[in-house]
Order: sequence, then C-alpha cells, then structure tokens
Amino acid sequence: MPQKKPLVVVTRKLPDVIETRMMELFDTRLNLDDKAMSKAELIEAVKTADVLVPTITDRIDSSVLAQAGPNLKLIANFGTGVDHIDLASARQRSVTVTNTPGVLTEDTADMTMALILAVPRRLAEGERLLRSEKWNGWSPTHMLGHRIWGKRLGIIGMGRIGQAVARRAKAFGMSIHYHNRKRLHPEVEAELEATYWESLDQMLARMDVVTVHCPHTPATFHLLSARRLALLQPHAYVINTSRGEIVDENALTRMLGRGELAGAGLDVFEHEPSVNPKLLGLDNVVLLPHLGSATIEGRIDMGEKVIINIKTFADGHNPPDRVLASML
Ligand code: 8YV
Repeated sequence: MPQKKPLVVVTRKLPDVIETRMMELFDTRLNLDDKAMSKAELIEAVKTADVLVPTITDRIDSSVLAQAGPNLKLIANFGTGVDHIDLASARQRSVTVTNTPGVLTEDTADMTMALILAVPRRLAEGERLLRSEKWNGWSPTHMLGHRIWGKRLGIIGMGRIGQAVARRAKAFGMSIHYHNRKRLHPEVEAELEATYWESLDQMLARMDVVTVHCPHTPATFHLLSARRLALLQPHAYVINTSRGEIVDENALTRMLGRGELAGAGLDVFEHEPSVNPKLLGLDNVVLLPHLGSATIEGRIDMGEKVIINIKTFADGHNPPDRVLASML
C-alpha cells in the first residue's frame, strides 16, 4: 500500500523547479505570494504540518514550537545558518532539524572576496559618483584606495566558507591568518599557507582586513564587541557575510564614522532588514541586502538538499544534514 505523503509547509517562495518537485513528492503547501509569515501563521503551520521548511526570515522560537502539533517531526531549513530556530526546544519535542551546508560555500566566498576588493578600492563610492554626474575626469590623486596584494587577511571561523575565502584571497596575494575554535589539519594549513592565531585579540591587532565566517550562536554574539573592534588598527577593514549579530553594529558604525576604522563591507545586519541609518550615511562602507548565497544555482542546490532531507526522513532514514545542538 502506498504510504501517505507527508504534509510539507514551505514558508517562502522557492525556485520553480524545487516547488514542482516538492509537489510531486509531498503533500506540499507553498507560499506563492512570498510574504514572510507572521507568528500566527507560523504557529498555524507547525500545528498542522508533518514537515516545516522555513528560512532565515522565520523565527522558530520556543513559543512557536510549544504550539507544534504531534505530527511535526522535521524542520528542513532552507539555508545553512539555523540561529533562527530554537534547537533545544526542537530536540525536547523530538523534532529533527536539517539544514543545507556545502552548496552555498563558493557563492558566499565569492561575495566575500567581492567585498574585500570593493571596499578598499572604493567601488561603490566611485559608482555613486558617476551616477551623480559629478565626475570631472581622471586625476592622479583622485579617489585613491588601498592595495590588496600583500595585505594581511584575518579570517574568523575557518570552516568551509572561511577556507574558500582563504583560497581566493591567497590568489589575490594576501597573507592568510585565522582564528578558529580548532586548529586546521597541518596539511590544510600548509595548502592555504595560513597562520593560526589561538588568541583572537592578538590576531585582530595585526590585520589589515578582518572577515567573519563563524556561525551565530550564544557564544559568538558580539564576538566583535566594541572592545575587540578597538583592537583593530585604524587602517583596517571589516567584512561580514555571516550574521550581523556577530559584530556590534552600533560600535562598528561609531568607529567608522569617527575614522577609527578604514571601512566595512557588510552583507548582513544585526536587525535585518533594518540597517543602522548612520551606516547608510557613510561613504566608506559597502552594504548589500544579504546576497551571499543569492545565485539561482545555489538556491536550486539548497532546494535539492531540502528535498533529499525530507525524502530520506519520510522513508525512515536519517536525513544527511541533521543539525545537532552539540555541533554549534
Ligand atoms: C540563506 C544564509 O540565503 O544559508 C544561510 O545561512 O545566510 C543565507 O545565505 C538564508 O539563510 C536562507 O534561509
């Protein structure tokens, strides 16, 4: 006898091919108008669904999970970061959580490298000048930026994305430094010609560019606090394509405004989609609307992972991308 298809509630619009395949495989409820769900709608979803497919725009906290119905057995997150899901509450209720690691590594590393280039070379500023029709022509001293070749890059969090950034930055002639909970295997360190810093504080004080690639957890909230940002040299740049909460955005904005840091490239913000209005007024920053993994190829790969996680789970197997609270 054919098994009943699981009821899968998807909270946002996904690429067409993914939605079509989900409809074939599961009893799927889509969100065709792509409006982020309210808390009441999320609660309604967890009450009825067997599987919830949320994204970063959904806060699946303990108060939402407390109302989950007995059928909810899997949260198959569309995305790698799971800081919007209360993993402890999910575990308590025996709800499995999966994510989509690996498939957005190269896209996010590309975007990081783009920011590492864009901020010191004043790309966005130059573009704004041109569009304002105020460019008076070339001059030897006009809009000078800073060279990337030969500079020191400090990578905070040397997982998949950190290492992919290191490979790119090395090709651009930067020297690679990193801080991570665990030191890399000597072979990987040698391949990347990377220098390990056990002390984040000591690394920060010596870098020209610092880029953030660790997950957001209670332990990494404001890892770049006002005190740590003050350790950076005034010529240093801060890049963040990870999570806004890891950097004290107010302190960073204050320091950028006062010229205590050279600039910042930010793809993520502490209170997305709000951005500190003072940041918007600064010229030495490049600000992007969380585009790190925003390629059609990446989003399809993420969707494929979500489908595989749901399908294996529904077939009674352990889904490949289980997130364990102990992994964070
Ligand atoms: C995703 C991300 O687009 O996967 C992540 O952790 O930050 C993004 O690149 C987003 O989270 C989708 O939910």
